[in-house]
Amino acid sequence: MRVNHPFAKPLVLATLVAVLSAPAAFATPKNPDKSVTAYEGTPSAVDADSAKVVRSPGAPELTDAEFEKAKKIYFERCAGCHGVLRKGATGKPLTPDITQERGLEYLKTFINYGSPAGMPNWGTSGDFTPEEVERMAKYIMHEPPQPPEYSLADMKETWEVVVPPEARPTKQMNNLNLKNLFSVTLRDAGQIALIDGDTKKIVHVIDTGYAVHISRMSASGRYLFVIGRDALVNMVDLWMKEPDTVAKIKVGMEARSVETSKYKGWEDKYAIAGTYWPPQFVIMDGQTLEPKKVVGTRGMTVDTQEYHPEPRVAAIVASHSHPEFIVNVKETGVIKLVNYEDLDNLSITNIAAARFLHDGGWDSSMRYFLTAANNSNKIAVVDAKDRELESLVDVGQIPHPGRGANFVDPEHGPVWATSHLGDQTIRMIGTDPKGHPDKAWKVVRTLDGQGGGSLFIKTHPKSDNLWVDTALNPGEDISQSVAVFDINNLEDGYEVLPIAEWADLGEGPKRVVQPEYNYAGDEVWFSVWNGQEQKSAIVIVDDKTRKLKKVIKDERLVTPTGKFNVYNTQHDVY
Ligand code: DHE
Repeated sequence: MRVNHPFAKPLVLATLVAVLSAPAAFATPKNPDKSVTAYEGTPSAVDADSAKVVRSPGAPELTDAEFEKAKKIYFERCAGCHGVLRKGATGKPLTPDITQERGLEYLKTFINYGSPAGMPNWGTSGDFTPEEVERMAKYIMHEPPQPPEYSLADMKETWEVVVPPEARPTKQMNNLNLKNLFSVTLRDAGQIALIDGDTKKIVHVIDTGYAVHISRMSASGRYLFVIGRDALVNMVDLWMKEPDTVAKIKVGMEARSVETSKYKGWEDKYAIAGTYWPPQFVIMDGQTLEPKKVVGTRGMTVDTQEYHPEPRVAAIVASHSHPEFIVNVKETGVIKLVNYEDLDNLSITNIAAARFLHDGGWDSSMRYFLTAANNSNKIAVVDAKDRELESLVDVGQIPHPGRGANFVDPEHGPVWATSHLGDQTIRMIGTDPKGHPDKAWKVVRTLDGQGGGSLFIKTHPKSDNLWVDTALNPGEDISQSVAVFDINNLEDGYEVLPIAEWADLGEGPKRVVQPEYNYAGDEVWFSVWNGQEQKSAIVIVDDKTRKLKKVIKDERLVTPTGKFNVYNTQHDVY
């Protein structure tokens, strides 16, 4: 399957839509464009051919060939926002009861011109021909074709133990300083690069799944888990002479999250992966990836309490308070605390949070999990110890914290911060119910950053800096630089560092994305994420002086995005 740079085209589109159809205030670079559409527009990893053809009464005729073509386009261009089953997520629901009532002409206009709410103008942008616009309008008036389910047996068929546990080393066989090793997502290459944080050299490049997404570390710091959008999980042993994959498994057709058990006494015992399709998660053996328990996430939404057939699994974190995984179920808004003590008598606490759960991280005490319900404009706070919802905090437009940033605000005490995709604000939420009870779970400070389109925010316990990227902002100068605040003088504003300019790469979209600290907390690493055919780089900044320290350029660094320092990921330092 061809992997596109997701922002090259949609952003042009998005900006066009913003300029043509948004209110004036919305079109300034300080404000968001339709970057959300671009962000969620990655082609679905679900094979369109696997979804069975359905024809519905009341919908216009389509030949088999037309239906197949439309189905393919739908999975590649539309499913990310509207869902495989078209029940809606960021995009509106498009089930036949709705689309048939709207009628063909209305749908054609919508697809052709887009909408101010974020629908791209597929027709007028030239992405779809007039025939394609018509075909897509007709197609969505039929029942959505459903891809097949994916069972334990399906997973087992793909499961491979490349090096069995008994054949693995009993001690570290290389001289790497593992604490300062980085796993770097090479998104469009379907690979990760292991980069030595001390020498800044690429140690090894490992093949992984399609449009590889995130890396997570086992509690011991020995095993690295990587997941691709095609739901392929790679387990890499960092103790081998040359670290490499020791087990792999495909856990579904489309996925984003993987995690491992971290509770005391259960270190490295289990791994878990959540899938977008089918909507489920699987608990696996932490040494071999043998799939043990598959659990579906379909169910009722937390607010209207209606059935959702496709609630996708978003972020998963490992609890430090109980032997549990905390699983975000996106479309229903349920957070599941999955206790792994007894897989046969599985006990799950279902917390009703808010719809559109996405990413999040721990507060500094690691008792509270703060997670974005992004399209609800809220942060849900889960008390992992008492297993309950602590609070739902209203924040800005479409919070996107990554794992967030923890630091001590000089005025308000311990806080956790998020930036936003949909506006320029950075909000700090008090996280210390004992020491600062009047501030806990409230937005205690709001700062203005460079603009909307922010994906990640980061600091480190040893740093006084708070870094905020704006990778999806439509302004090139903004998406190619980062803002840095002094934690001790937050109201003094921010300094802008021209990271992409420092990388000196030549042409391309060059989005600066995801700050990540080294082990010592004195360097911050940024990806300069360019198109697949263009040059990308990693830029390393000295955290004290905020000066350029090193640019890593290498032809193997194809579309680097996420970077995961082994120690910080293992110990949830952020
Ligand atoms: Fe991500 C984390 C889903 C697009 C880079 N992304 C996550 C998580 C989820 C998610 C659910 C949390 C995982 C966890 O903690 O267990 N991401 C999605 C999407 O559904 C979405 C919007 C669209 C898609 O089609 O995949 C999407 N993500 C992207 C990108 O386009 C990014 C910027 C570049 C890329 O590599 O694809 C991207 N996502 C990341 C990164 C993290 C992440 C780097 C981990 C951040 C961290 O610090 O932990």
